[in-house]
Amino acid sequence: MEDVNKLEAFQAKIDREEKIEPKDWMPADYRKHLIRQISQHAHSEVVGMQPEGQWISRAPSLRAKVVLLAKVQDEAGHGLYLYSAAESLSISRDELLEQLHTEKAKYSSIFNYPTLTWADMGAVGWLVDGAAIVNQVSLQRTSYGPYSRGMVRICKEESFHQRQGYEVISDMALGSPEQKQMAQDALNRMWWPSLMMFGPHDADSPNTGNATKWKIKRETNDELRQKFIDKTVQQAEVIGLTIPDPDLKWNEERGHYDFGKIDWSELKEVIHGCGPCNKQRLNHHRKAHEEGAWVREAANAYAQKQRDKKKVA
Ligand code: BYC
Repeated sequence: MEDVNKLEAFQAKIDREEKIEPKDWMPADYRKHLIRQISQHAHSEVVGMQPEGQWISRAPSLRAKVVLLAKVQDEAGHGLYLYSAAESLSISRDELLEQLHTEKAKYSSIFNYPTLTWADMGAVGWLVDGAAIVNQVSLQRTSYGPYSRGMVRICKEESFHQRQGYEVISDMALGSPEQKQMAQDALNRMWWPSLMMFGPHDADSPNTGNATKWKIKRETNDELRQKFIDKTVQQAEVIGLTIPDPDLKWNEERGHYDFGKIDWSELKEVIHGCGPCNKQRLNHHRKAHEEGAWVREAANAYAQKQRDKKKVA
């Protein structure tokens, strides 16, 4: 009986648009759902540093290098905010990383594709960060306080990332014919995987029901995907690139673009470890984690020293 009352009070709080905070009572499934989503989001930010990090040493100018370096550092920061938000749900960082390394936890499918040319740095910022912003702007209103506040800060930084990418892709698209071809090629390879970032169609999304009821998700996978398409088509037109979808067409009646069929078998394969770079990404993360053990030890020893000092004082 007590739990029924607690559950009703919990749902009523969500319905009043009040945030749920770490010390508030919450149903076990809400906690579990959030840990899954926030940790996968955190892993995506950190694994997402790899495809771009590879290009820092090959950036075509000092300015491009500095901007890309700053962007990749921002992604590490986003990972930290998100790991902290997940930890506020009573799970340790070690456990979260263990889940990533044993493939129990997922990360965004998009980071299992290679970045083959400098134009891909444009496509990642423009499309991948662009898709992430559409999702994350919506998540600013998520019901869990620490996640929502993390999103507000992340969105501010993410909009610069999108602009960085659009600047790179515009420069290439408006450059020599060879550069334009590189930009078009990057768009051709990244377009469909970017649409897959939003997850399966709503009818095939097992987590959307609870996520909507608990206002963890404020818009569905299909709604967000449509928003992203509607705003990106024009951006491609402005710089003379063609979206690789022959079925893409403005639908006056719907007030949205219609678009072609997404190859869901590809998303399934990538999610289940068989994308072009899955093994490379995870192995790199495991190795970096092992090699960074001494840094964590040193940081812990330093923190202990500070605590001991406080005790004495
Ligand atoms: N990739 O029921 P569904 C960034 C999984 S990083 C992999 O619809 P949900 C950036 C899904 O997890 C931005 N897995 O799930 C960083 C579920 O499996 P589990 C990353 C996917 O949670 C560096 C199953 O499929 N953003 O911005 O309701 C450089 C069924 O799906 C994917 C976030 O993480 C996928 N694409 O909706 C540049 C945003 N799609 O967990 C940029 C936060 C689906 O049941 N996350 N799955 O085993 C979300 O908004 C939601 O979790 C999703 C999926 C929309 C991704």
